[in-house]
Amino acid sequence: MTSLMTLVRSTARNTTSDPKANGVKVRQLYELCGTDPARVFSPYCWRIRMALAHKGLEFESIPWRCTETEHLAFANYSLVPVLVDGEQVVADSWTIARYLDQTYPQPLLFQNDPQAYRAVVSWNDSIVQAGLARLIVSDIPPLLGEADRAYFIESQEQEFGQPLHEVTADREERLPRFRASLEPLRIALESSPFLGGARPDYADYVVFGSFMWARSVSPLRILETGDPIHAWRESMLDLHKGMARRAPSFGA
Ligand SMILES: N[C@@H](CCC(=O)N[C@@H](CS)C(=O)NCC(=O)O)C(=O)O
Repeated sequence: MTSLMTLVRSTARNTTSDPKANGVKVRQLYELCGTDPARVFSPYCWRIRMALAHKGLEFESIPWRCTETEHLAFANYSLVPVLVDGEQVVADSWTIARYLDQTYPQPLLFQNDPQAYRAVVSWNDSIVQAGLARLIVSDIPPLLGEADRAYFIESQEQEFGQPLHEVTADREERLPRFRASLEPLRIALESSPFLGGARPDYADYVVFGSFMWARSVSPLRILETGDPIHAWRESMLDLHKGMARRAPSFGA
């Protein structure tokens, strides 16, 4: 709770005190993109896009590129997502999700104790998202402007310890092993249509965010059509009037 509140700050932004007077929607979500502002691809931002749609909350997407650190100075944070909700500034996807449930309780994102969702987040981040990164990371630089591309390549090559085209080399051959690593997801989906049960909840949005990342930046066909995870992802794409399906993607 303390950590949540430290990241929820009052904001004095360089707009007038009434955002409506500026013709700006009251709620703004800073999201990662490249040269195309509509192609938002951060898995963490997708968690929050879906979370806002889950609650029926409208927002304005504010495109942000990773070299634009000064644009997030008001939030005293260097990563996205950052949500500006009226006078509140909330950073970090987990903190934003907790904030949304506390501020707009129905329908809940966390149907059970939020702590129970930590396991889904860490499994997703270490297996799904890390596995996807090794399959698609080299598809991202062509989507970025010059400065962002240089920053991205340098930081990612440092992270992986090799050139990005080597990270994703032989990816088609490695796909079956990645698909096999998703078995816990398949087993969970045997007993209910969503990880949240009859309805999607934050667990679904976390895992789906990673698949949206891949779909937004890469033509690689991650899932086979007969896979129950493919069927779940199709349902997720249809949620909230097909918001995710309509987003720019390579459609894979
Ligand atoms: N723990 C943060 C992670 C956010 C994060 O890593 N965001 C990435 C986009 S996917 C970012 O802003 N990167 C900018 C950079 O690395 O400079 C969350 O859950 O929101």
